[in-house]
Amino acid sequence: MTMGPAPAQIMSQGRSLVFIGLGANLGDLTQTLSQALARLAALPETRLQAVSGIYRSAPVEADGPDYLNAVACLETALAPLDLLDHLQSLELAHGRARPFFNAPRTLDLDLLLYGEQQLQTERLTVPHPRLQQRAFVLLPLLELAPDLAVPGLGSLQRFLPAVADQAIARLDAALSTA
Ligand code: PH2
Ligand code: MG
Ligand code: MG
Repeated sequence: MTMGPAPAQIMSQGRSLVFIGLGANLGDLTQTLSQALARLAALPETRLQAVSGIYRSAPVEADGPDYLNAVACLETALAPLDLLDHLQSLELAHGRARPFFNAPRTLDLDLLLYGEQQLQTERLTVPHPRLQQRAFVLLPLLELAPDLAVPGLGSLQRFLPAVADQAIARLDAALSTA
């Protein structure tokens, strides 16, 4: 008799590890990010693997109140553009409006990395083109995956000195899906 694959292997077949950047600077920021995390965890064919701490920083290349940011790691069988559809629906469900470029937002969900894939389409570029330039992405990402290497960029650690001048604070609070 031949044994089938163990359940854990079945779960990982056809699935990719993806990293999502969460951000908000309008409304109840912690509550919004926690709700968004719960909704990410509940996406079809998707499992929440990990979430970073919460980081506070002033808007970069934008105006308005301070942002809270975090990064979540998901394992998903959703294709990149299907996942993007879900992220944009969640943003809309949280009242996201786009009155002008980089306007303050109730919820921003950015697809930072989709496995090892490099995609450049009208709707989606992964890896996210500016992820290594922003402390509010780089710090939470490296917290989840300190040895992460990104297609086209290599080791992410080496970009830390370049963002060292960006003021950012890691909060004591943590996000939960409860
Ligand atoms: N997002 C932006 C523009 N600027 N600044 C911070 N600190 N955090 C963000 O998430 C952010 C930003 C556009 O998406
Ligand atoms: Mg966005
Ligand atoms: Mg963004």
